[in-house]
Amino acid sequence: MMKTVFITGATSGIGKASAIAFAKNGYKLVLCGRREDRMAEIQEELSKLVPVHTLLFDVRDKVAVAEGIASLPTEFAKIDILINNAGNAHGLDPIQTGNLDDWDAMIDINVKGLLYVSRAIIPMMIENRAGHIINIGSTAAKEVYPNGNVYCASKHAVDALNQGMRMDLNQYGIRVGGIHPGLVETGFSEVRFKGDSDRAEKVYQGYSPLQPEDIADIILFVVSRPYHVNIADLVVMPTDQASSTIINKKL
Ligand code: NDP
Ligand code: 8X3
Repeated sequence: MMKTVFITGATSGIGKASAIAFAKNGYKLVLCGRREDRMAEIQEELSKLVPVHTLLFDVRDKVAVAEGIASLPTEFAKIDILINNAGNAHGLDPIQTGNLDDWDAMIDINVKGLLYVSRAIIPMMIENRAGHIINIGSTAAKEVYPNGNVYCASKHAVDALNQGMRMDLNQYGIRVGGIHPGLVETGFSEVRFKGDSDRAEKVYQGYSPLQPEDIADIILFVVSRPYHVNIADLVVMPTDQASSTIINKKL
């Protein structure tokens, strides 16, 4: 029987690359995001390979999240794999001049949004006594860098939630694991720098950053291990990166 994977943040970057990878490997898809035009394109393309259902909600809206998940058609309602991927950094400012709206966005999306989606799906996994939750953290979940303050805090929270979920769901046979990428070339920096594409491009220049397909590959590897194997925590960086601040740039 085809497995169903539920991916948040599927309109771009790691989430989109994962949707493509899972479609090519015969998984049914439930894809979530806010950008309707992008979602329609992805649905049209991937529906040629597998059944695809899309949900357009903002993960900050707990009512929309709960209603969207409750509205899944029967053929998509048994979620085997949840990929908690939606998220971004907003700004890169020292704590003393940080923008309060940026702080709200990171905490509300990266932490509370992940919780709302998980809370709506976990009871179904418990009922099935099976499931796999992949939480996309970051190297920012493992270390803090200058001006990364609130983004790093939000990703440290994802790391803590990943561990907490694994403990609480252990008795139900549900797999829970975190994947923590370093620098991946996606729409991430464009969002962080509020559409300043020159600044965003510079983040990925002078070295070979990870590509979203690299992370999608790893996610696929993690979920396709035999069921008794749970990859609990995985950190992956470009070869040119040693830490959040040490990058072998050849500029
Ligand atoms: P992108 O900006 O390319 O993608 C972000 C995705 O999240 C989009 O599909 C976006 O969809 C979705 N999203 C953002 N905010 C919301 C929201 N409020 N409600 C619903 N969906 C939302 O970035 P990445 O692919 O890089 O980011 C994916 C994850 O990977 C994030 O959690 C990020 O923190 C993490 N990560 C990224 C790294 C990198 O270097 N790129 C490294 C480590 C971790 P839409 O706008 O349509 O809603
Ligand atoms: C994204 C990678 O280094 O910008 O999580 O925090 S970084």
